[in-house]
Formats: sequence, C-alpha cells, structure tokens
Amino acid sequence: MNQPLMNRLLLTGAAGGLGRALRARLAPLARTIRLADIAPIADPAPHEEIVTCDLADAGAVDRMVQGCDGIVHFGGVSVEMPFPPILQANILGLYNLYEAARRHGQPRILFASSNHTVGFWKQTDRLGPDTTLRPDSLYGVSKVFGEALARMYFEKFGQETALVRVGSATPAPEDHRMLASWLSHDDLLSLIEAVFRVERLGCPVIWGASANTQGWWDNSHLDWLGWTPRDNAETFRAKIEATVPRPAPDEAVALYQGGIFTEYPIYQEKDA
Ligand code: 15L
Repeated sequence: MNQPLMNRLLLTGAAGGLGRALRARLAPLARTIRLADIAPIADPAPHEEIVTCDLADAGAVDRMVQGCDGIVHFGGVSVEMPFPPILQANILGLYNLYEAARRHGQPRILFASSNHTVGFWKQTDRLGPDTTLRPDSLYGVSKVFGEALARMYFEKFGQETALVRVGSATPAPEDHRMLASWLSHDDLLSLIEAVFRVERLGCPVIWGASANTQGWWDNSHLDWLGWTPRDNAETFRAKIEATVPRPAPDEAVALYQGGIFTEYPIYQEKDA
C-alpha cells in the first residue's frame, strides 16, 4: 500500500485479544492509529496515540472519536456476561459511539458484530445476509442491537458501517466447530483494508469467516467489496482431529452454529 487510506484510524478494544493481535498490522492504513480501551495500553509506537475510554462515558467517547476518519470498533464486551456490563459497554457504549460519529463527520465504521447473532441456527444450515437473527446469548442480543443501531444511522444520516459478523478470530482453529467458523487474522486484516478502501460501503452484513471448505455462511452478495479471504480452516483438520476429542452429535458445540453460547444461563451479577 503506497498512500495510507486515512489520516487517523481509531481502534477501540485495542487492549483486547484481537486488538493486540492486529494493532501493529494496521499501521499502513493510516498516518496515525489511535488506540483506545478502558484497560491500559503500553508502549505506543511513533504512529500511535493512546486514549483511555469507558464506552459508557459519552464525553470520553466524544473525545475519542474526534479527529478520526475511520473506526474499527472491537471495543465492548466480547463474551457472555451478566446484563449490566453488556448494557453499559455494548448498548449505551454503541449509542455513544454513533452519536459521537454523527457529531464528528461520520467516519466510516467497521462494527465487530458476531456469529452469536445467529447462534441458534444449526450447523447443517447455510446462511445468507438476510437470514432471521437467532441470537444465542445476551451478548448476541447486544450485537443484534448494534447492527440495528448502525442500520438506523445509515438510513437516517448516511453513516456507513460494515456489520462484520465475526466467526472465531483466533490465530488457528481450536476445535471442530472452528473448522467452519474460523476467521484468520490475515483475512480479517484484508477485510478491514477492503472496508476502508471501497468507494461506497453502505451498511452491508459481512460474514467474518475465512474461505473454509466447511463454512456455513454465504458472502456472495459482496462481489463489489473486493475482499477475497485466502485461508481455509481445512488445512488444520488433521491436527484438530488428532488432538481435540470430537463432540457427540447432540452436544451444543456440534449442533448449533453458536456452540456453547446456546447453553449459557442468564448470568446474574452475583455469578460474575
Ligand atoms: C465471539 O463473538 C466472541 O467474541 C469470541 O469470544 C468467540 O466466542 C467467538 O465469537 C466464537 O464464536 O468462536
């Protein structure tokens, strides 16, 4: 890439697993990468700025967004939890983010939605972008809210967002389910680049998965995006089969796309 696509790209959730994995590799996309998280972030490189931000704090979110021309939103709660932290980070926090974006020139947003918006579909089902949402957890419901919020800001104000339903974005697939749901870091990086490079984005649903032979999700509506995932979880099949016990066919991890999330109870704060 010769010219950076943006002046300043904001990465929220920069101290989380995915943020830490991709942080350095985002450098070519923008002159400055603003790294934000509620947790401390260490050792900024010369092209990095660090912002500490609680997404539930509207003023802090406003300052975080100001001056950015693109946002990769990995921030917020990324697993099942009691409702109060989900409410603060994923519901109120997302509203704060979109209101700040509206005040500050509507920078394009990549929203890390999740496969847990559709987790109650069976692993034998094949899904396109218009499928019925079947969230498997309060976390999944918060991502449904996020997609709806983003869509409303698009319809009403033209705010562009990529609704990326991330599968399992780990360095390598870790179990049998991930042979279908895996999204390699390389493919996620090329997706981020495509989202910020394409001239008109709109507000599409994008299945965040690599080119897995056993995949469940159809991205054929995205020819115009210029994103071609290159990795395939199949190359890890022999290793998974040799090292990870195969679940029984009636276990949630073998039945449902959302796997174990379909079995979680509604956690209460006293359980956390
Ligand atoms: C997600 O949305 C979660 O953030 C992550 O922790 C994994 O559970 C992933 O989905 C997955 O389904 O593998």
